[in-house]
Amino acid sequence: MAFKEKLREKILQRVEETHDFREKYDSVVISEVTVKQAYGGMRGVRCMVWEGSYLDPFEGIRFRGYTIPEVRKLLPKAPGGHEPLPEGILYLLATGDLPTEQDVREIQEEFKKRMEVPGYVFDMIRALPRDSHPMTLFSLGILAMRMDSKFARAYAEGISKAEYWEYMYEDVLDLLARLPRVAAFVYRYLYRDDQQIEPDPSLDWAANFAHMLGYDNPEVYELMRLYLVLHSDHEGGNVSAHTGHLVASALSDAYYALSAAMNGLAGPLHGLANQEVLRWILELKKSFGDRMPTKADLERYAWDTLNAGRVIPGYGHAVLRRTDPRYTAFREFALKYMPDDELFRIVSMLYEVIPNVLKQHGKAKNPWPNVDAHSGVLLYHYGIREFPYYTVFFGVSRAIGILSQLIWDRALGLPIERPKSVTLEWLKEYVKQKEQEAR
Ligand code: HAX
Repeated sequence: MAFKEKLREKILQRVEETHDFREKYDSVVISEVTVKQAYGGMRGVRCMVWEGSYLDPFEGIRFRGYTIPEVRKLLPKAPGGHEPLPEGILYLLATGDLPTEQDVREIQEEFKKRMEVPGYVFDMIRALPRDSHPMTLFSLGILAMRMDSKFARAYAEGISKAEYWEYMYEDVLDLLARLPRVAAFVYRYLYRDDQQIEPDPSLDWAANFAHMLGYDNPEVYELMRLYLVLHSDHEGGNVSAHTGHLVASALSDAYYALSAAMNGLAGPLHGLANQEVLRWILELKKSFGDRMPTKADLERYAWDTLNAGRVIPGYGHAVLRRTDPRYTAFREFALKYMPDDELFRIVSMLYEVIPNVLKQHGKAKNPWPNVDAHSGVLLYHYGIREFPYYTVFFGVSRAIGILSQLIWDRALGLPIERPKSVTLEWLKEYVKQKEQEAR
């Protein structure tokens, strides 16, 4: 069954299921908010619905109920490949079902039909200075394509709410088909003297991305498939996902929403962390000259970082309370393809040292590594050494999760978001009243 028809079937079922559920349980309280949470980034406040994935603090992410090892095992692979195809995670996140090989081939065909990027996008990127951050160019590239939004055009012409998701679906597929091309263009413009490489439509989405970047190596194809699957979704509350969902709640189209989401991903506490990790590890390595640092060296180095008031990049998480299973998946990849790589050996040693240091430091609620502690080292190994670009890989991948959810947002008819904010005066007054009531 074609992707869109499968989605239609799922949407019809789910909308009815949601409607019935809400009729019975709309008034059930699922979260209360403390003053600490209002000041503390709304951490842990349950106040939004995200269909694609759920993050358990101790188990890690589940994509539509499937863990990372299950997804790696069960999603279709490229011929001769061992890592899951991102086209498959798109199908899973959007429909909730595991795709067949035929389902994945159909998505690949859709992408091929939609992958052409208008020339003005490239002209615009070329007009920007070469010392721009790659995330700036990537986000602007997405925004520039917005004039092709089928949702925006249909909305202006007047469509019924029931049709919103269909136009959103069209924008989502167009955008995903084009993203690797825009991202690769940014890379070649910034780092390869604008020597661009045309797409190869015979390759899958991830391999074609690697090809356009200039890395025609079967191991890089595999890494890219794994990378683009692992970063695709991390439930709804993280900055990029939440931003995309919020912006689209104003019925802004997928281009506006994704560009905004990418600006959030570009922050150092979110997607930029993978770049920070690599910078930190290279500085660390440099400070020990030619010799391989020992665990004691790494411990001292980590304390120096903390004592300088900096965070250890790649460690800690707002929700997770164990080693990120995405970190473990990358570690398995490294053990298979590059066990002797020097930086990988340092990453492995850090894994033995940092959690204890952070526990002694006593601040981070989660002393374990997140995905960013590992991903950069793999890219670096294969010669992709422009680490400001690493967040773009993250962005191409995260687009899969955010954009699939936007289809559901419109299908479920979710309204414009408008949480209530308060002032310190309001809080003081509220607390006073509560204290009086308690007396
Ligand atoms: N090193 C040092 N201190 C850390 C720390 C780390 N790796 N992780 C958390 N802390 C500190 C926090 O800065 C905070 O200190 P203050 O009370 O002085 O503000 C304290 O521990 C409590 O923080 P927390 O509740 O454990 O963590 P948060 O939910 O506030 O923040 C972060 C989560 C991921 C932002 C945080 O752990 C961090 O800054 N880590 C390093 C950067 C990083 O790896 N980011 C990538 C996260 C994964 C991701 O989203 N990728 O996109």
